[in-house]
Amino acid sequence: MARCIFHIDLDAFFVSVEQSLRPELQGRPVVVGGRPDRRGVVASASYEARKFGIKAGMPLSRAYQLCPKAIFIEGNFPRYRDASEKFMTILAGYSPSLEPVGLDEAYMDITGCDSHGTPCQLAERIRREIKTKLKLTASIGIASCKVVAKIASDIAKPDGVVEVAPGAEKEFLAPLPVNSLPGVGRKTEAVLKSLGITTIGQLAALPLPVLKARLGSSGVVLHNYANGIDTRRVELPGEAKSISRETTLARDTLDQPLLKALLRYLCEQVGAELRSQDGQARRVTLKLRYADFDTVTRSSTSPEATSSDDVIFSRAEVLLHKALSQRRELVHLIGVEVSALTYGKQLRLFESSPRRLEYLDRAVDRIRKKYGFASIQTGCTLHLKDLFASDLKPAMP
Ligand code: DCP
Ligand code: CA
Repeated sequence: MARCIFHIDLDAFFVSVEQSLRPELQGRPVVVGGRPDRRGVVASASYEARKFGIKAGMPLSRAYQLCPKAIFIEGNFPRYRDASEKFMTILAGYSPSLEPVGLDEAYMDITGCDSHGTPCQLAERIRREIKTKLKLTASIGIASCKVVAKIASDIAKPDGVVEVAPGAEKEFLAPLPVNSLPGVGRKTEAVLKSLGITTIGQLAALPLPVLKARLGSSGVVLHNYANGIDTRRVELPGEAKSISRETTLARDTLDQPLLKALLRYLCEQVGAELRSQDGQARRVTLKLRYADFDTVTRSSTSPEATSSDDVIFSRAEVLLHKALSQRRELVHLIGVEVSALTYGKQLRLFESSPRRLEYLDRAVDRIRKKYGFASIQTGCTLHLKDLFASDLKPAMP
């Protein structure tokens, strides 16, 4: 199923906040950045000021030359931060999958959310709430991926909505100038121009090897973007992409019960961190470094996400057995990583036993938080009892 992603961007943000507090500024050319006789640049320009050619980043003196009757305002950052927090709070009311970008932009993944009607109806509802509560206008781009949603919101500005239907991405992008694509600055634009390319459609048709030769790895990204391909997820802030723990052995070893016990201990640490973030993982990776410093990793991915120590360990243990049976060499370091993470509580209506395991793990987490990690040990980690006090020092990468 195609994803449905919103890119929501407040119009002329700093200026609009000032206009919301001083209605006499509405409909006028307004510049936030400071007095025009001082050094400094334009931070935000109202759409009326933009008609005179005033743009963000331009020296204030130049802005004054272009439009002497514009109203120049110093700006007040705490006010903008406050408005930004309220804006993000409104958005968070519509979807938990929210990725703020700076103060006045956010991506939201609303795939499968149809309780508010069509995506367009939801977008209008969000815009209405922003307008009523904050007296600010927002533009929203709707598409199946981030890059197209972002460009659609640029086109929708000011105070509009543009929806690109799944499958229509290439057609939508084709006539637009290449610098509409994020990542195409003046330098890249010049390189593309030297190849005779000015529109996204021309860029999409350019053979990938040519683009790669001229722009390296960013050429590959641009090629995908130009073809409406962007697999980036909407990412919640502060979420880890992976969680790992590893430890170097005091003495290189092939002692399987010891390695298994260490692995269990590391899995419990990773599991505790995962649960503290309300995360769950689908992939478990084992890392072994041998005495000759050769390092191998082995992964297993499951369709079922988990945060249970038992499940993480049982997956890691299988990988350990396999690795040790394939290469009998002294082990110098052992580590475990969980990735392919998802966040938020998941309802598992038909599965009560993994849930029970998680409750048990959480109870153990609480006791360990209070009395220390070694206060509770599972059967398998008892093997490490003597090490806890001395040479077991897990490294946190
Ligand atoms: N900003 C800044 N300096 C810049 C660009 C932006 O201080 N060179 C600040 C002021 C803007 C805010 O960040 O109000 C958001 O930046 P945008 O690029 O989203 O610009 P606007 O919101 O002002 O306008 P638009 O309607 O084009 O989004
Ligand atoms: Ca903006």
